[in-house]
Amino acid sequence: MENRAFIALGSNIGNRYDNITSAINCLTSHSEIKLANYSSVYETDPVGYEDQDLFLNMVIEIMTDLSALELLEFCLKTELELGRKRELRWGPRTIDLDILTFNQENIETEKLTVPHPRMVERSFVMVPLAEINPDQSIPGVDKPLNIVLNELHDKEGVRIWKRKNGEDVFEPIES
Ligand code: X6L
Ligand code: MG
Ligand code: MG
Repeated sequence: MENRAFIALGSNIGNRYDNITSAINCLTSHSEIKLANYSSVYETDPVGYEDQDLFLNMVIEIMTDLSALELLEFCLKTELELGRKRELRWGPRTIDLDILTFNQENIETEKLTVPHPRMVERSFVMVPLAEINPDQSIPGVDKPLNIVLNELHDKEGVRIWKRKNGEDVFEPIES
């Protein structure tokens, strides 16, 4: 597998944990996607549009032979399979899959911008990302992740919900 990508997952409709684990299983059922690492699951206050239910958010790291655009298409397909409907902008969603980074590439096309343009402002992305990759440098961001994270002010809106390697061992893959 050639390419390393980080993907943010979020859900605030229905069984949020089922939605997230189903999305991971769907992504990793692709022969050209391998799960390399995953964060704890966090419960997070909604941002952008605040009058909606709490989210579960997490980040996964994958290795893939897909191109960034092929990966995007497969993420969108997975969202649709899990019943994502796009109604309100920033509104509630069954599952949201956002490509955060793809190798160290800067990609700007009509369909896809990578790194995700607003990822470093969002504690619900940066807390789980820093958990699994604290030393990552993000193209276009001149500080390491741990510094970016330290400078965010709404981290209290991101609370651990299911700890990776906790007593209750989190296993995102169905056996
Ligand atoms: C001012 C204006 C400040 C807009 C923030 C932030 C807009 C985030 C959209 C913003 C602004 C977003 C999730 C979420 C959304 C999620 C949590 C978005 C898009 N997705 N809140 N809000 N988790 N906690 O996955 O991220 S909508
Ligand atoms: Mg999103
Ligand atoms: Mg999205």
